[in-house]
Amino acid sequence: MTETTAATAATAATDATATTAAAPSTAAGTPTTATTATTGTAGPRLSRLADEDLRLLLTIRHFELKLLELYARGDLNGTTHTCLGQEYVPVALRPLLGPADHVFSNHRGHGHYLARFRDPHGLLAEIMGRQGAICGGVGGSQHIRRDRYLSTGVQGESMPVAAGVALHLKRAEPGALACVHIGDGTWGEGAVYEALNLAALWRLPLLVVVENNGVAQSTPTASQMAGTVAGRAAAFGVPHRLVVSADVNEIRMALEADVARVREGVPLVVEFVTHRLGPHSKGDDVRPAEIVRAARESDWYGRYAHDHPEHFHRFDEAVRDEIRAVADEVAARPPSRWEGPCA
Ligand SMILES: Cc1ncc(C[n+]2csc(CCOP(=O)(O)OP(=O)(O)O)c2C)c(N)n1
Ligand SMILES: [Mg+2]
Repeated sequence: MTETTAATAATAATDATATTAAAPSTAAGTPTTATTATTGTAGPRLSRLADEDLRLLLTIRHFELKLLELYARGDLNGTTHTCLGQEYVPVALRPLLGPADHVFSNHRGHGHYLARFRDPHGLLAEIMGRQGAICGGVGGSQHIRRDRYLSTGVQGESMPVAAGVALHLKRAEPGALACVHIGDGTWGEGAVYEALNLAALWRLPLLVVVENNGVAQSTPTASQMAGTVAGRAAAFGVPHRLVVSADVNEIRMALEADVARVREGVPLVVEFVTHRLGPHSKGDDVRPAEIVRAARESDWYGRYAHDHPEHFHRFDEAVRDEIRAVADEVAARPPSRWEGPCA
């Protein structure tokens, strides 16, 4: 896949007309263990990050790896979907969103939550059902509510809810927006189009963030999507931006003006061409080895370690230790109790 920068893509893309980079197409193949191996160094040089951005990226990475480890050891039950490989999306968006904005997340939402609240203790307690859980331990990995943050594991459900909240914000709190994260596979849900229709018609401050990782569970996007995300946004007259870069600084610069326009009532679809580094949930990666290898080679983690070794190593081990300590401390807590609605 040709790597283009976010800046280039944003410049090249006119409202409602952008090209979607070819998503990797897959067929069922051999199970792989992508997350245990070192990631590679393909892709253009990444710019140097602010310390807080690097820390946040690493926090999300090591949190997700710890979850898979806990499941593998039998210390966690149920299911979870990690955002391994996609951590840079919420980290890049973080300073573009303010406290008055609403964030709607999906089944792959740990990174969205951690970028918003930097609260690995509360999130892990929620997932493990321990005291201090954000929602008393009844929401688990996928169903979390805190302040202006709401996640759901029901694909597409958040789109009409986010459109409704955007309508409220437009009337009651002009300047605020609703940001909703969805995957490429979720464009198979009709609710997405009902929400886009109203967002365009009523000029809602709705920011739709598409994390196009080329696959929905085990179905390659190329096998289930006719046309493109860009074409579908264009059908409603909704502007579309394509982001192929994984460079946090570059992405922010490219999207800043677009997000400002959303606040004025110009809805926007931002499509990140990204890679799912790990399994869909746990141990269920049936993608062919070459697809997983491509994801690993383009992974920001290995690339940043290669491009900025001193900076990377100053934080990587320390953050891994922090997350290990979080897990040990949270696991030792008593079970959580439901004490009424969450925050
Ligand atoms: C309405 C609904 N149908 C099916 C599922 C089961 N399911 C969970 S995630 C997923 C695939 C989602 O694919 P995509 O939107 O591309 O997000 P990704 O998992 O790749 O991040 C499916 C089918 C669901 N959660 N909700
Ligand atoms: Mg997907």
